[in-house]
Parts: sequence; C-alpha cells; structure tokens
Amino acid sequence: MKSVFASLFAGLVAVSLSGAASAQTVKWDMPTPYPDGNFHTANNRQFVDEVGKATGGRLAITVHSNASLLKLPEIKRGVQTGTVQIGELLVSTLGNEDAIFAFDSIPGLATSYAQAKKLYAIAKPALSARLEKQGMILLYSVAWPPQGVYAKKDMAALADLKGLKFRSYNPATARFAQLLGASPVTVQQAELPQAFRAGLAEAMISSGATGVDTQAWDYLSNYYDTQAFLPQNIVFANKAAFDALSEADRKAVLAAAAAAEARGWAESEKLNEGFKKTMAEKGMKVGAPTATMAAELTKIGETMAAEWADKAGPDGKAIIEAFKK
Ligand code: PCA
Repeated sequence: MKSVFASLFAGLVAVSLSGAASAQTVKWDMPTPYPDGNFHTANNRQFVDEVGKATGGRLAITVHSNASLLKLPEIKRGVQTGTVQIGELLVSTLGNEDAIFAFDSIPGLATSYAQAKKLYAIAKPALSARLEKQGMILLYSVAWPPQGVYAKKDMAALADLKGLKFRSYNPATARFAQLLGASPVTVQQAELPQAFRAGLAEAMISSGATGVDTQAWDYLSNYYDTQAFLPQNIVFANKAAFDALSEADRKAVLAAAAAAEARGWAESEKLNEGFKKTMAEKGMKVGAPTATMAAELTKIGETMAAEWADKAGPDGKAIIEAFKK
C-alpha cells in the first residue's frame, strides 16, 4: 500500500515538475548563413544540443541554416534588436562599421591555425567590448580553413585575374580584388553557384570548405592553396535575452560555447586537407600557388595591413604589436 502511494506521489511530483519546466522553456532562434553540411553548422547544432541538455531543456535553440531565416547582412541587426536571440556570421563582414571586426582578413598576417588562434585571443577583448556596447555578447568564434584562390583557368600570376569579376564576401576581399585590378562583386555563399553560372562572378578567394559546400567543381576548375588568412565566424547573443536566463543557465551556455569554440577550431583544421582532396577527386586542379603569386600576395598583404592599421586606431595598433611579439 505504502509503496503504491509513494510511487503515485512521485508520479505527481514528476508531472508537476515537467509542467513547470515546460512552462519555463525559453526558445531562441539562431540564424546562420551557412548550409547544413557545413562544419560550422554541425558544430552549432552540437552546441545547441549541449545547451538543451545542460539546462534540462529550459533553453531550446532552433538553428535556421543556409540563410533561411535571415541573410548574413541582416543577422547582426536581428540579434541586436532581439528579433532573434542568437546568431552566427562572418565577423569580418562588419569591417566597414569598425575595422576591428576585420582583424582576421589581412593576407599574410596570420596564415596558420596556430597564428590565427593567437590573433583571435589578442583581438577578442576588443571584439567583445564592441559587441557589448551594442547590447550583444560574444559566445564563440571558429576559423574557416585558410583562404585560397579559385579560378576558371591555369594561371601563372594573380595578375591574370585583372579585369575579371571577382566574388567578394567582406570589405577586405573586395579591397583584395581591387588591388588585383579585378572588379569586386559581393555574393553570399548561399548564392555562389547561381552567380558563377550566370557569369556575375569569374573568380574568388575562399576556403576548401566553401568549395565543397557549394560544389565548386561545377563552376570553377582551379584552386591555388595560397593560405592567405583564416577568417572567422562568430556566434553571439542578444545581451538582454542572455541576462534574462538564470545564473545556472547562463553558465551552461558559456560552458557549451567554450566547448564549441575548441571543437570548432579543431574540426576546421582536421577537415582542411580533406576539402582539398575532395575538390581534386571531383576533377579540380588543386595545387600550391606559383612563386609569382606568393610574391604578389605578400605585397598586397603589406598594403592591406598598413591600410587596416590606419583604420583600426589604437586598439588595432595594440593588436598588431601584441601579435608580432
Ligand atoms: N567561406 C565563406 C567565408 C570564408 C570562407 O572560407 C565564404 O566564402 O563566404
């Protein structure tokens, strides 16, 4: 008898607890510009799972991949105004607003994962402060693989791109195109195959990850592994939405974010060679840049580093100095 009552009572407690939990479930929407097969998206989904588990389901985040909810240029404002509570974007796309956000897109400055990680660690307080000032909190960053040059023919030099329509994805790659004597055209990753097929773009700089995501072999034929820089995606949240969580849930989000950052960087590095291999298997010519290309890249990098230092003010100067130490 007693045990029946005990289990009935336990059952009632469980029902009322789960009722309370679902009443308190907070739902966040998380737009990202990148598709489901992308490694950033996979990493974000794991972050979301871990947050769900660690908060006992109190915080449920829905990932909206491939620019399906908001397009990249809309994501920052979406998070800032609270239309969505959390989002992912390529941080350097904000480079016109403040050059600090483009710390990662200077060719030749940080060209390996170790260097990019060092640069990020140095720049992070400045990035965080700018987002906080605008009512947002930086949760984690993950680097794309090193950037290489995609073309439709064999090239001896980057100067061969002169006069071509060069797809750019941020102010720095638009400047890169100009310095090559090419015409920059902004195209989001989600629209790449259509843009190339329509002849709106003829060459670009990007990672092997994007080549594989968008099946570059259908519209491009050459990949020069210039390893120019490693641009980063950031995941960030609306500060008021974050502050509205309980302390335990805020801690859970930050812990899952730290894990996502470590995992994402490791994944990016681990997958990099495989992306290039896949492109080669699909028939693209994948190889090292020529000596001429390497020299051109160094020169362009020097110009862009000087321009960036001019624009990025004292914080920018401090970042470069600390990085070169
Ligand atoms: N892929 C993204 C940004 C950097 C990268 O490697 C893109 O091409 O849009």
